[in-house]
Formats: sequence, structure tokens, C-alpha cells
Amino acid sequence: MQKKYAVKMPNKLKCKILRDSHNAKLFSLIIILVVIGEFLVLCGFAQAEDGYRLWLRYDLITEAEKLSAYKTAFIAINMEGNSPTLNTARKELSNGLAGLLGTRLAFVQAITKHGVIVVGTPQSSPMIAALNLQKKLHAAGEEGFIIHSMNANGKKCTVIAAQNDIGVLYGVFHFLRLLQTRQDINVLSIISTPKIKLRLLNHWDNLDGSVERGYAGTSLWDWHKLPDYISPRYKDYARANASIGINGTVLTNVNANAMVLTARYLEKVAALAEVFRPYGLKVYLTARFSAPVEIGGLPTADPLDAQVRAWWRHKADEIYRFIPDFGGFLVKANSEGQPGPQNYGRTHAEGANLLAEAVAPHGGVVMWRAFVYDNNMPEDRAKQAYNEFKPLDGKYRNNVLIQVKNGPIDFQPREPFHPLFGVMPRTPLMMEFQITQEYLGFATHLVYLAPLFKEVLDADTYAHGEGSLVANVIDGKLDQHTLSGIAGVSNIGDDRNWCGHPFAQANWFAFGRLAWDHRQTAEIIADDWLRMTFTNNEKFIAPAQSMLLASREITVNYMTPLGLHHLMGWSHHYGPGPWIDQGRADWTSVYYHRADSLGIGFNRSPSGSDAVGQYFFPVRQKFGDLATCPEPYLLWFHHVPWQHKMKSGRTLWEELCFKYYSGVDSVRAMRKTWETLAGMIDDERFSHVQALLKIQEQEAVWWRNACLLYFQTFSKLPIPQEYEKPDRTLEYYMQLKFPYAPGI
Ligand code: GCV
Repeated sequence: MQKKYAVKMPNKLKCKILRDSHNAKLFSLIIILVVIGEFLVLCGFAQAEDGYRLWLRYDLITEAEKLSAYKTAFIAINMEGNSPTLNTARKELSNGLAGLLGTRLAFVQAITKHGVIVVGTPQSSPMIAALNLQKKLHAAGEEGFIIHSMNANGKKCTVIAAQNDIGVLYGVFHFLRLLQTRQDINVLSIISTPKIKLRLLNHWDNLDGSVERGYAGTSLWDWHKLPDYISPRYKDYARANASIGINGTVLTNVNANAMVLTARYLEKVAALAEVFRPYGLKVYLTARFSAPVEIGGLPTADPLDAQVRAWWRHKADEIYRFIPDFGGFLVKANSEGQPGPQNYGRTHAEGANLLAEAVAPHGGVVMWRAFVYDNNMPEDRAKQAYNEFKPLDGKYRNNVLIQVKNGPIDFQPREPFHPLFGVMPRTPLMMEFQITQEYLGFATHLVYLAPLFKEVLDADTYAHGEGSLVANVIDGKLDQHTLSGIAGVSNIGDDRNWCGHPFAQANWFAFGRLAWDHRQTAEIIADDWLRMTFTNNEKFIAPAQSMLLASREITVNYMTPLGLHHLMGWSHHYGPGPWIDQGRADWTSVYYHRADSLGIGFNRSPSGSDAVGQYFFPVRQKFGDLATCPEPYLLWFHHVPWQHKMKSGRTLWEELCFKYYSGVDSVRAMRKTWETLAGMIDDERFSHVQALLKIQEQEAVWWRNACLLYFQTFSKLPIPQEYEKPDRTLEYYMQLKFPYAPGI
């Protein structure tokens, strides 16, 4: 994936020089320019970048002191063993160091000098076997690794070791990251182990190449040409995932197509699995519940029907013949029109167990989604998943995980944590985050999602008293589950830079890093990503990092402040649509904001839908009482009078105006900050971000104006004098149509 940089001489110029052999001076001048150009490129200046390399850029270290320290510390590599994963790790390490240090290190058999990097497992490397690392390796676990500065044969060396080959690869990526981010490497003592077992991307990719809620081009999977044509991107994709510890990928949309389970497609899936395998990336598929009818010719898909059970068992056997390490199924059932067990009067547990039984002999899992709600149910949508799933705790086979979205509605810019976390102690619950920005400005807005992920992971459910964090529900610690999982709905497409917005890559990166270790901070992850993706220039890092860290709150402010939610345009979810009141009720905006002449917000307190009752004490009390409910969730849980006094001393209406206006002002400030960074990174990505920030500002103004003008029809209160006046009317915003918005 390393891009080759060459300074090209224009053809016309070449011809002229060849024809005119007397023009030696001009020729020399051009040679000098070419050499200077190549030097600048080598030094990382003036380099054209298209974002393809993501955070895996191994350009020459330009800080002389650091370079010399690293060159002294690392002079050779000792790495034996010969498996596909070890070979991948060897190549990564060798290429990475060659790029960073500007010289390719030799591979040595013995440690006769200071500065050897010793890499491998006790099985692959006699040197590591001799170093007595059992305890540390045990602590690192099956997928983890250690990186230690040690003495071997009286010589200083750096050991990258693991119990298994995949841990070695993860260790190599971590080690290279230390250099990419210019860390001190003299005394290393790292033991790193993933907190969560299944760390998956969910692709909402369709077999026709489209991506539901995808904003970075079309699907990476070229189903038409697979299995014969293997795009080089498949390997680069697996490599990027391995570099952040992601170990599984669900290739297909949860709004599933049964055809992917036919032999013709399984052959294609197997080809992808083959490419991904050395990177420790397992493939999973979505299973359409009605597949036995649609592709199996059976009259029913009833999970208790003997023929249906046999069909799924045979289907699983067939899949495992194609893909021996197939991970399992992800299922969306009885939600948004997808078929499921309830079509046959059966429960979600009966449905999940049917598939779990089929994959169990092969070691597969079933991830059954809790994103279930029904507009025919006269119950607050926010309560429905809990009502459906909690009673089924303990009824699932032991290879079933319930995959729960971070909040009770649907990936809004801010939601309280899902009340299911903590209430199903006998079932492993997986987290589902959305990396693709369906509700956060598509791939046009700069929004760093790590603060959102952290807010949910660090939330306290109080399931077993104080300190029962959501993170410990999903890593299995709270209720002692060995099976644990986390999924991120992918933001990856076939755009050259993978994620559309150059900064959207940070969300893929942050998801992987938090899936590996949810205790890491959004700050450190942002810092690493910026250094690896752009530059180590501190003058760039500090302002760019503050932009990243503030961006999510800024977006909440100009889209859905104070707990508002689900205000976006109908179906495509592009832009504001707080006036939407037609169609399926629980897909309208008015269902959620409930604005009227008295106030605004959804009363989910005990006097309303009592959704707060689904949380443990004291969370339910805190959320349920207007006086103690944190203001960021206020309108999620309460219908609040327009004149209600907020903590700031402003009335609710004034506060709403303040939030929307400060959201826009902050985007303007981000634009200004970005302008000050010109020249510190490559022009290509600089101007790409610059242009997108301009759109972000326009769209933030659009959100602000449309929402405030609309809510004003209820509050009947003026937008305070000090603010600029909306330059369009509400009618203007309401008539905007976007039939070709991406992602549908
Ligand atoms: C894949 C939301 C999205 C849908 C998505 C669904 C889900 O409703 O708008 O596109 O469908 O969530 O998560 O299943």
C-alpha cells in the first residue's frame, strides 16, 4: 500500500532536452530541481497525499535527534518462523522501519550487538522461548502482545512477543506506532491485551454495490468480479483493520439479501476470507431469516420447524466447507420490515437459537440485534427493545450475543445509554456504534466520534451498584461472560481516501482503538491519529486536536442540543426536518420533539412514558427529575416549558437559541483554526478539509435557522437581538427536497 512518489518530468520538456544536446545548462538545472524535489518528498514536505495510506504512513523521520536515537536503538531484526501472519508481520516491520529510518534493517540469526529487535512467539522463535517470558505472555492473553526492552546475551534488545502469531502482528503495528508518534523507546514495558473478544466492523453493503448509509462511494466488495479478481484494496483494508486490532468484519447489510448464502456467493466470500486471514480478520455474514423460503424452497422459516432447523444446519455446514474459520451470523429480525421469528409467533430467543444451533458445532456465533421496534405498538419507541429483550434473558444458547445500539433510539448525535445495558446479566450484550455519520453530517462534517463512544462506554448503569460501567457490561467483566463483542457500522467505501472526509478516518481508527481497550482516552487517540495521519509538527497537532475534540459537541449544538433528537430530513436523513409529521409516526420528527405552545421535549419521566423506569436507581431518579436531569438530556426525558430557567440563568428558549448559535459560531472558529494550519500539511488534504468545512458551516447555519424558525412557531418568542437574523424563511427551508441525497 505504500505509495511510490516520483517527480515526473513533463514529456515535452524531456523531448526538448534530448533533441537539444547543447542545452546542458537547462538539463542540469532540471536535474537539480528533481533531486531537490525528491529530497523534499523524502522529508515529507510538499508531498501529494490522497489519504489512501490512512494512518499507516511510514515516512522518513525528519527530526534529526529522534531519528538518530531510533537508529541507534534499532539496528537489526531477529525474527524466525514462517506462517502467513508472521510473514505479514515481518514485512510490515521491515517496510515500516525502512520508511521511518530511511534504511532497511538486516535480519540476524543471533544477538551479538545492542539494538536487535527480537520478534515472535515462543514456538516461532528460539530466542523468545529462551527469554522466560511465560508470565508476561500469559498476561497478554491469546491475542495480546508484549513489547519489552530487555537484555539478551548481555546485549540490549527490544522484544515484540506474543503467545500467537496474530499477537505478533498486533505488536508490530503498536511498535511502529510508537515511532510514528515519536515516543521514547529506551525503556519499553508494554503488555497489551484486548478487553473485548469480538471487535467487528459491520458493513451495510448490498450485493448491488450500494452501501446503506454509506457516504464514501460504493462498496469495497466487487461481488461481480469476485472470486477471480482480487482487488489490492482487500489486503489494504485487512491491514488497516489489523493495525487497530479489529478482528472481524460482517460483509453484508443487516437489511439482508439471502442470496449471499448461496454457493455462488459463498465462493466469493471465501476469496475475501482468504485475503483477510493472515491479518486475523474473520468474515461474518448477515442472515436473512426467511432464507429457507427464499433460497431453500421451504414453505416456512418457522424456527421450530424440523425442516427449517435441518436447512440451517446444512447451510452452516456448507458455509464452513467454504470458509473453515467463518465467524457467524448477524441478524436483524422483525424490525423495519425484516422477517423474523415473530412472523411465526415465536420469540427472538427461538429465532436466535435456531441459527446458533446451526453454527455451534463449528464454533460460530450469532449476533442478534436488539434494534427492534414497531409503530403498531402504542408504546414509546425508546422502551420497546428493553420490553422485548429483557424477559428473554437466560433463554439464549451460549453462542448468542445480543447486539445493542448505544442508545435507545438510533445513533443520534446524543442519546443516553441504552437501558438494556446491565439488565440482562445472563446474556452477553454487544455494543453497536455507528461509525458512518448517518445522523452527524454524512462524510461532509468534521465530527470526531471518540467522545461520543467514550460517553456511552463510561456511563454508569448502576446494575451492580456504583461503577457498573457500560464498558464492563460489554467486555463481560460485570457479569463474568467470556464471550464479548463490539461492532461499529463502517464508514468505509471505495473512495480513494476510504471514508470520504479526510477526518472521518479518525472515527474508524478510534473505534478500533476503543474496541481494543475502552480505557484509552479520546485525547490520546486523537493525538496518535493526527501524528500518524498528518504530521508530528506540534504547531499542527495542538489546534487540530482541539478541533477534533470539540467537534462532536459542536455538532450536537447546531443539530440537536439539550436532548433533542430525530429532527432530520425524512428517510435520507440529510439536513433538518423538525416539521416532519407525515408517514409512519415513529419516523416523524414531531413524535420526538413534541413542541407545543407550552414547551418542548418528550416526557419520559414517571408522569410520561416512564422510559426512565427502565434504568437502575439512582439513574432513573436523576434522569426522571427535571431538577436533576443533566441538561444535555433534558428534552430527551422531559417536556419543558419555554420559560423554564436553565443553569445558565437563561430561559429554555434563550438557551436553545444560544446552543444553536454557538454551534454555528464554533464551526466558524474551526474554519479559522484550519486556515492557520495552511502549509503544515500537504495541500491536497488541506484544501479538501477546507472545502468541507465551508459546507459544514453552511449546513450548520441551515440546521440552526430551520430548527429555530420552526420551534419559534410554538414558543412565539423572538430570537434574541444579539444574534444574526436567519436570512431565509421557514417556508424556504421546508420546501427543500433532496431526492438524490447519498446513502439510501
Ligand atoms: C440498516 C436506521 C437506519 C437504517 C438502518 C437501521 C438499522 O433506521 O436509518 O438505514 O438499516 O437503522 O440499524 O437496522
